Amino acid sequence: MPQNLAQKIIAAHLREGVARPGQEIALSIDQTLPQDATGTLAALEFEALGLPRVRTEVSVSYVDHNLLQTDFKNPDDHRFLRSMAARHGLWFSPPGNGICHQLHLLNFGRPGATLLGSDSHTPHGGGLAMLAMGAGGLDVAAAMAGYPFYLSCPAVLGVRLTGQLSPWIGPKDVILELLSRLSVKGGLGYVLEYFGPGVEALSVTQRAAICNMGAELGATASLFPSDGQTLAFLEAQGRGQVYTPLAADPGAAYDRIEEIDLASLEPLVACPSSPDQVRPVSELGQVAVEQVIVGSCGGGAYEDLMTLALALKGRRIAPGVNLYVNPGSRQALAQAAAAGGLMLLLEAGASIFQAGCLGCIGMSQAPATGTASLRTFPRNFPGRSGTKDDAVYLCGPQVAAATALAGHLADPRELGQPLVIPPAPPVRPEALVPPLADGSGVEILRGPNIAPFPQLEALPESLACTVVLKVGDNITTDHIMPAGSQILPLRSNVPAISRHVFAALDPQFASKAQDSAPVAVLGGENYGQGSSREHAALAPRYLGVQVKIAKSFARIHRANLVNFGIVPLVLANPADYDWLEAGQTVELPGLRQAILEGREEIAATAQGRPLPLVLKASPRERRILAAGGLLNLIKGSL
Ligand code: MIC
Ligand code: SF4
Repeated sequence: MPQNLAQKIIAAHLREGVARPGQEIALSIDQTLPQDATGTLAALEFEALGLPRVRTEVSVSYVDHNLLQTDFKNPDDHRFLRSMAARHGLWFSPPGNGICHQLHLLNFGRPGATLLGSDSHTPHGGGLAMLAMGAGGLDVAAAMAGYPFYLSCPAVLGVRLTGQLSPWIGPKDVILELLSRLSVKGGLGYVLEYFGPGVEALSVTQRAAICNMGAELGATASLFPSDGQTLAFLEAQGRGQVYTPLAADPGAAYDRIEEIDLASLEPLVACPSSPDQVRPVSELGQVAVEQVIVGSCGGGAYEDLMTLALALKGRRIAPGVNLYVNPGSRQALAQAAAAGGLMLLLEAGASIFQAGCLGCIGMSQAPATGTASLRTFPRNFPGRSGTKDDAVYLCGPQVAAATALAGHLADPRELGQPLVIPPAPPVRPEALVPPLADGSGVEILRGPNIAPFPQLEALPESLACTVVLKVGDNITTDHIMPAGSQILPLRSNVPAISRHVFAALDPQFASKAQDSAPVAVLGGENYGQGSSREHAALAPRYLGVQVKIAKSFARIHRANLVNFGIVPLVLANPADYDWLEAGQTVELPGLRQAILEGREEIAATAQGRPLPLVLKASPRERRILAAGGLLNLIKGSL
């Protein structure tokens, strides 16, 4: 039977299970990618697994998120990660090299491989025909130790591309079009596979930018075929030898199909404060914008920087606008410099920052109160910029350039002649540190902010949990475990970071949860979308959250909840959400036994009323929940 590309890569890596959508499968993982903000916990977890060396084809530890050094914490973490990499056989990418997804695509990705990263935008690698998935740090640590990755087998949504992008339209407009059609939960349970005649003209950088924001759809991964564009990209990186052509078999079927005529797209913008609030820029009117940022993993590549530079050529940005450039990699910046783009940016009035995540995760560049900010970033969740009540718009570099020149949202098609981006000059200034042949003698350098991993108790027989917080639909892990320059440096210290759980929604959450533990949180649809940060599961668990009840859960967050022993229960009757309130107690008699017996229906009561709940979990997940988390289970079975 003809297979699509996702099915082929899954079949080649299948270690357990039957590859049927919705069934649990285990895939072998070729490459892993931790970054610093999730990587310190992943490193502690890898250490807890007790292996001397990683057992993957390649594992790279990137420092790209926690770049500001306002005290010892971030630099201590970087030193710790460098020593962990040297000791355990990982490559290391020091601060300033750039963002993990950009660097991995340029330096390590290869068609047909599986990549697991402790960052939700790992699907960026799909631009090189990799099955690249985001996961919590513990799953990535387990993959580094050679364990397979367990997931619910995705269905495959084929996206058939026809036509060609018009001048001033870019890859961001393709993925924003899909977000406007499917919403932030429309990709749940799917791999998006792009095919059709429109694929051929898209460069690997453009393909990767499209795959990157597939994360915003909630998709497991996104994939492009491997073809002449792939070969050209790899050869330009001096890595032509890893090329292999890959595509769906002729006549392969998809579980569902979306069609996009690339020629019909117009410049799009995601409005505050969700990536699916998409509108054509031409319909938005002259919204005043004081800050424009071009950068991030999905918008800071060489092509993005040069698009901005050439669009600005010979002009000055509007008075009152701050235009920031955050290169995705040192290579992109060096190439833009070699191609003459850097001088154009400086002459136009742009400020150049170091390569890294920066303002995308609230690590500086917060906008002023009551002002709009326009960014080529993947996410604009409320408050993520670091400013409460922010108004962040998302777009491609074309709209960013037109807006920076006008001082208000503007249509780039009014800028004139189409741009011609010169081929990337052959410059590769990255300082990537290769693994040592034998790191067994390397000392691990631990700063005082790196706290030991918390001990978690096994699940008790029965639970009575007070609901401490009720939240709405599409709650993000940024709501649950905020980031930003103040909180991110606490990522290696669970007791300290747990004080900030749900801080923006209920500043008293941490003390309330600790005072009334065990407790529950009630959510709506797509609970836990966004970032892969496992702190959004571990820190609540540390505070005493034992159960989360929701209408539905986002994939990575649900897996993280299970990994740290929080039971993810779905409301059998979504209408029960309406009467269940904070302050009420949910009784779950015989919960442990029900979980271990494999029951899907979980009997609960609240306010004397029945509250039927559902736990769809594999036998393996049930054992993890009963053990109080994956590390307990693995250590118990070692
Ligand atoms: C994000 O874009 O939200 C982050 C910050 O990169 C996260 C990882 C983190 O929280 O450390 C992600 O995408 O998983
Ligand atoms: Fe970094 Fe932003 Fe990309 Fe996350 S989305 S990896 S914070 S640039």
